[in-house]
Amino acid sequence: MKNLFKKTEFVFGVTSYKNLPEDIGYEILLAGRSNAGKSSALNVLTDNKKLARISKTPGRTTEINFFKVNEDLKLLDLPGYGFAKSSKAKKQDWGPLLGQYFQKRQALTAVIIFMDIRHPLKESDWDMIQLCRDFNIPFLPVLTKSDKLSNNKIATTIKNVKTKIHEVDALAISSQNGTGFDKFSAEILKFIP
Ligand SMILES: Nc1nc2c(ncn2[C@@H]2O[C@H](COP(=O)(O)OP(=O)(O)OP(=O)(O)O)[C@@H](O)[C@H]2O)c(=O)[nH]1
Ligand SMILES: [Mg+2]
Repeated sequence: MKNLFKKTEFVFGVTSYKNLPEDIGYEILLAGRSNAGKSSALNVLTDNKKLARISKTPGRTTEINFFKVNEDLKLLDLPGYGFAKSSKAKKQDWGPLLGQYFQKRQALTAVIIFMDIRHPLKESDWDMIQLCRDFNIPFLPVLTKSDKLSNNKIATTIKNVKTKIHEVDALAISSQNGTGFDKFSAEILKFIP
């Protein structure tokens, strides 16, 4: 399959709502707790190891980074939310920006919720799910680092997550060995009308 994400390029990072670019096209958020593997997944998806910075220290990223896939589609790499654990200052920085973004942004099309497959559905993940539900934004739970578990365990975890979330699909990926990325890219493209 041709990699439609291959030409993805970094556009810029934004720290406040007023600096967001023009509200056009489709924006898909890459959300998840700090260290969940968002940036790593973006790099594998686009087949570009140098695209997004992978943090050795969790929670380094503090801005919304815009990545342009093509004229219509942008992927937004978010700072890890981990509301409960992040410092107060960070919570204040990020909270209003995210809230405003959900309230106002026409381009907001879907949210990918990345979760470490060993620790899915933490409180902050539920906060994000609730935010999506409140604003009627479709979301896709993606369980990362599947290389850390046996196939059996992967299957049970996916099933558990689906049961707890109801109705929504979930999938597992490994940025380390590339597992699950064909399905992942197909699911992303399904969000685009
Ligand atoms: N084993 C394994 N490790 C992974 C995988 N994906 C990411 N990691 C590791 O997890 C750590 C965090 O990865 P990032 O991609 O920076 O995570 P992030 O969600 O972007 O983190 P923040 O930007 O801090 O929110 C890094 O040390 C990665 O090498 C994976 O599929 N398998
Ligand atoms: Mg990151």
